[in-house]
Amino acid sequence: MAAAAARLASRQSPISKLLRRPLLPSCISSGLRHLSDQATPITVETSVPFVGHKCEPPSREVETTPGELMGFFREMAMMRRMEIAADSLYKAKLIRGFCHLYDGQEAVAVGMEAAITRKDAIITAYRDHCIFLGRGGSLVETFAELMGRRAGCSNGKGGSMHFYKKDSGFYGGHGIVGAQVPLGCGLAFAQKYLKEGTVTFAMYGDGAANQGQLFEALNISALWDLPVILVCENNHYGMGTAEWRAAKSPAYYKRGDYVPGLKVDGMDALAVKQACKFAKEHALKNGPLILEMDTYRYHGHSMSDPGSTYRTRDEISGVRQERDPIERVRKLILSHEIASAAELKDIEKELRKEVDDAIAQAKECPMPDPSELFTDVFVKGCGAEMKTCQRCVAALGCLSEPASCCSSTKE
Ligand SMILES: Cc1ncc(C[n+]2csc(CCOP(=O)(O)OP(=O)(O)O)c2C)c(N)n1
Ligand SMILES: [Mg+2]
Repeated sequence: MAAAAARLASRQSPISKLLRRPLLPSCISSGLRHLSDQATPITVETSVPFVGHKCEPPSREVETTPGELMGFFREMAMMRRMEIAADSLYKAKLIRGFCHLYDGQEAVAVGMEAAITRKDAIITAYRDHCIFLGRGGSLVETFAELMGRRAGCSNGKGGSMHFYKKDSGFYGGHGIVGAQVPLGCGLAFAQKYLKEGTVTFAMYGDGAANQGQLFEALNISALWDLPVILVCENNHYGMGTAEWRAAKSPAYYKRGDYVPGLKVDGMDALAVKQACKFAKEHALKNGPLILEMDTYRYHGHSMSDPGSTYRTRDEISGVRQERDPIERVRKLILSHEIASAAELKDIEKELRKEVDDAIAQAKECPMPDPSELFTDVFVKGCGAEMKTCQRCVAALGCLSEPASCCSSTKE
């Protein structure tokens, strides 16, 4: 990295079709001379144009910096490595239960974060590990949660589908398809009511896009101009069902009818950043907007799905070759001579070690105490709590009896 920064300082970037440097870098014109060349603005055109529905799409020219591109590369490579490691841990039976991997879709997570702050809220479905990392979650918390350990982000009690990080505006992690969308609209209601000047990104898949609750929530959000952005991550499959078999109109950005929408290349982190910036400004002024992120998952739907029975291997390798989000950023970094291929490989090597170290640390963490089984179920002080008895806790401690005697609640 130091070598890359030194080379940056001594070289002019080549002029390519994709790059146009302003005459005066904004870090100088704004007097921020202490910023290194990592902050020198460069302009890159998005891979494909945005397509708008009932709105004028933003410009394809996206402003970025060498520092941002290196950050995108590092974060996406970390997410990719983490998901590959989760796959191995699952196969080794160290992760149990449901597990849905995000590799292929990383540009959505990092591009979105680049456009918003952690005061803005994000809520998503069960494909949530990388969204958690994007919100500042750590690798140890991730692996600990996946392996059901106390140090996990949900104290080891949520597992893969229920990651949370409320202190940086991440509201989960939801297993019921589509159910997070009305919850996200509720978060946006609170943001508007409290005059926070922040927005909520409510994420869902193309499969969820056909659900009734989505339209009900969108109707009331539009009626009340709530600052909510519905982000449809269209990876083109819901479990094993291709979008064309489930949706009469797979143009999800248009499905809000009276609600404006934007179709975005979700494999291009810079396009995602531009779209999310546009969406946030729009939502604060005018209410809801739908962003359809055209993306792709490389793994199967979940660990029980090999992912190759309803699509061809050629389709998967074609997307890897043509549209991979990490390779796209790698090419940009190389073409703008921000870092060399060897330096990028070194970063990937470092990340591999970071991931391995985090797994080793997570494996050392204890499991939650059986007495924790009934805590964190209801919000404290809202009049509802779980009733537990010692016999049941003891039985659950050795995992030999069902918890039927503890299933009642008291108001
Ligand atoms: C209400 C409900 N119905 C069905 C399921 C089973 N299910 C889990 S994921 C899924 C497919 C969802 O696909 P999509 O919304 O495209 O998200 P992706 O998995 O592609 O990220 C289904 C049907 C569920 N969890 N909840
Ligand atoms: Mg899908």
